[in-house]
This record gives sequence, C-alpha cells and structure tokens, in this order.
Amino acid sequence: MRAILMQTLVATIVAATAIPKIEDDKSQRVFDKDLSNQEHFVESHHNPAYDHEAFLGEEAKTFEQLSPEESTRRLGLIVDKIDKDTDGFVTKEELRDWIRYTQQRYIRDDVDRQWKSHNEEDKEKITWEEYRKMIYGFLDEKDAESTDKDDKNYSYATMQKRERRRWSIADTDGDDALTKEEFTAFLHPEEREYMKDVVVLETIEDIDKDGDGKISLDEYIGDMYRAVQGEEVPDWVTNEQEQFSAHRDKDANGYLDTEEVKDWIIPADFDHAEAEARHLIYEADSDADQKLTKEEILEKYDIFVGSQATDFGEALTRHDEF
Ligand SMILES: [Ca+2]
Ligand SMILES: [Ca+2]
Ligand SMILES: [Ca+2]
Ligand SMILES: [Ca+2]
Repeated sequence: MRAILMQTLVATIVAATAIPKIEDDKSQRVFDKDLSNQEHFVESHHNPAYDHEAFLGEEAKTFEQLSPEESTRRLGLIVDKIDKDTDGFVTKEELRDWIRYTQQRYIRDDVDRQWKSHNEEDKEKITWEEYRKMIYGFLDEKDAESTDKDDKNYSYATMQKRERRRWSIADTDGDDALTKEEFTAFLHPEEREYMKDVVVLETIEDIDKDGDGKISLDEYIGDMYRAVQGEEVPDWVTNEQEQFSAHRDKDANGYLDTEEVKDWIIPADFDHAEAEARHLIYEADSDADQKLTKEEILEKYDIFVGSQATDFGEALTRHDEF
C-alpha cells in the first residue's frame, strides 16, 4: 500500500517543476517495504498517516486541515458509504472493499493526471524520448552519464537510468513507447505482477549502501533508523533486528539476497487491504464483536482520519464529495 503512500519519483517531479527535486532517498523508493510488512500492523511504531491514506487516499490531506467536528461529520458520511448493505455495521469485508476501492481510485486518478501532463494531445502512446525530454531535458549527454557522486547531476543521472530501466520493463510490446496501460505499470509497478522484480531490485539498490548487491543487518536498520548519540536504541529497532535474523534472513548468512528481499516486501498471499481492515477493526472495535458501528468509528475518528485539533473556524477546505 505504499502504492498509496508512496511518492513515486515521477509524482514528485511532476508536482514540483520541470526540474526534478530530490527530497531524500525515500522519495525515489517505489515501494515501502513497511507497508507490505505484516508486522507493520502490530508494531508500536505504526504510522497513523498510513491508516489515514489507506482509508481516504489523497483526501487524507484534506482532512488534516479540518477541525475535529468537521472531520467527524465527514467521516460519518463515509461510513454510510462503506456500509454497503446498510445494516448499521461495518464488517471487515466492507472495510476491505472500501480500502481497495480507495487504492484503485488513487492509482487511476494519479495515472490520469500524469498521462495528461505528459501527453497533452492524448496520443495513444508516449515515447521514451518525449518523456525523457520533459523530465530530464536539462541534462546533456555528459551529465546523464555522470558517475561522480559529488557531481550536482549525479542524482538526476541515477534517477534517469533507473527510470529508463523501469520504462523498458513496463514496455511489454517493446516499441519503446508506453500505452496508458504500460504507463500505469511504469508509475505503479507494485500493481503489476511482471514489474515485481524491478521493484525488488530498486529496493535493494536503495538500501544497499556498500553496493555488494545484498542487504546486511546494518544496511537494513540504517534504512529506517539513524542512531542518535546518547539516545537509547528504541524497542522497535531492536524488534526489527530480531525480525531480520528470525524471519527475513532465511538462510541465516547475515544478508538479504534478492529472494529474501522479495519475500519481505512482496510476500506471497498477503493482502494489504485485508490486513489494514483487520487492523482498523482491532483499533476501534470497543465491544469486540468484530464489526464496527458508526459510533465506534466516530469515537476513534483520529485512527481513520487526520484532523487539526487547533483549527478555529478557519475557512474549511471543501471537496465536491461533501
Ligand atoms: Ca454492513
Ligand atoms: Ca509499448
Ligand atoms: Ca550491502
Ligand atoms: Ca540470507
């Protein structure tokens, strides 16, 4: 579901300007392993923003601007939509379907928006050359080959190479141009089976700091936590260290190889929407009957939607849906 949370490289670039902005390593990450991680749902460092985005998609941002009262009111309207059979209870299945719907809507809207911005004439395909010019046009040939880490263009050159590779894999018919369907695979590779290997590869490249093609325990932890001097290592970090040894590093050789990374970030038969639905029910089900009433949901509105506790009568952001 980093599908939802993730800021793809492309999204970041388009949102910014013609010149790509590199916020940090993670903005390039296509897939947040955290989100395909079953432990994610029980770990103490669970991120509330994740729940909000899973539940609301892009609208999560809108809700952050709202007062608790307005946030609760709108949440009530959403609950009515989720309760498909209108029996007054939100079941795990209804919640799971809603989360799937939210995710698909996010992906569709994102692809529509980016397709339009890269293809104003709405041609059937976008060629690599057209795309490259739009995003990396400011790099000349020499810049694009930069392998010097201190070079100001190094990051862009690396991004371009990565995108070039992903483009070729998304291009199933091999004509070097992407149809809208191929472009969807390019922008949201985690959504397509045939893109999974490149998702794994990009993840390894991000985390593998010493470039030996595998992930050591230090690299694994370093990706999520930076030690602060004088600060005790938090429990969740210790917990992650144990996860690495007990579950991720299956052959116990001290490193995660490609297969082990794949099992970790794209576990077979793991359903994000289902897991998230279960998690949300667990968090809000006060009477423990495995389903939620509107009251239970509104009572725990901060789990489902964000809200600004200090918003006093400022102009509330409006959305057509409400
Ligand atoms: Ca129902
Ligand atoms: Ca093609
Ligand atoms: Ca390594
Ligand atoms: Ca291993």
